[in-house]
Amino acid sequence: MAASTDLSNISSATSISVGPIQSYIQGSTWFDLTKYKNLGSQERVSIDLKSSNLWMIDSSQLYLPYSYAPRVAFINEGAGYQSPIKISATGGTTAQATVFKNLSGSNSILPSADGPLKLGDWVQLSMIQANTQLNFSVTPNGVFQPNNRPLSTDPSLNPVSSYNPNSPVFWAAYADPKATRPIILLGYEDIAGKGSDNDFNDGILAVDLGTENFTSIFTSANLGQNAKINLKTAQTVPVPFELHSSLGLLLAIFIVGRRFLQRRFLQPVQAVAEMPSSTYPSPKLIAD
Ligand SMILES: [Ca+2]
Ligand SMILES: [Ca+2]
Repeated sequence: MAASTDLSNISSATSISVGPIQSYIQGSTWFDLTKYKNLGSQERVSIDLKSSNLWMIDSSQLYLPYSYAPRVAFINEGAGYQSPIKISATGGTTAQATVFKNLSGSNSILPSADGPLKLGDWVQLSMIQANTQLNFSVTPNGVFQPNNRPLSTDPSLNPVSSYNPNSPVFWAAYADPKATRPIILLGYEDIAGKGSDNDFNDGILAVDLGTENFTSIFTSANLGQNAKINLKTAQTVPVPFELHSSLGLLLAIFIVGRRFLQRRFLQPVQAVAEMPSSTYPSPKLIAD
């Protein structure tokens, strides 16, 4: 069987694999970097969510009702720290993994000459089983000080600090339901104590959790379009009907399309199974 870097079909409930770093290609990668890279230069409270078609969501509510192999991208970074980003999963899949060893870019808004990443670099994660709660964490300057206390999207793990009125929330999350492939953006504040400036742009990630999971999260964790809300006390609000129905339509097209593809390709897949291995078609990498 041909070796493949496509981890999306590996299915385990007790591990998460992270594929190699892939470069961003404008127009073919699964998100539009040009739309989001300025998030790194703006403080959270001054983002114009309405004109960007973004909605704040509760960063602690990354719950996946459906199995999916997520993708995570580096959007920007405005921090002197060099920090690892980790993911933890609890439920259908229970496991942890390092997503990026060092979320520092050589061309980010605050570039690090030795930063290993370029804007838009992304990784493919292995399949996460249905009914899993995901959390991301940053270990501030953990490349040099690995024992620093991580700051998680799960606020119950974080300190409360008088320097951050949003604490114990250190991650902001934004939904982009109008993107061709709806995604969630995450931004963190990497200083818990003195020195915290609460800009929540010290690292910005984009996360693809699949259209079904996105819709579930967006409709249950929407915090509206006022960027100035306090993230600790923010209340969820209903998604407006127009947006809800257009998402429903998107989801319906997605599900019908997937059923069509499954039927369409059922026969060829069986045929492939009977071919000698030397004539296998190359595995299609998820490289978009
Ligand atoms: Ca900051
Ligand atoms: Ca910053």
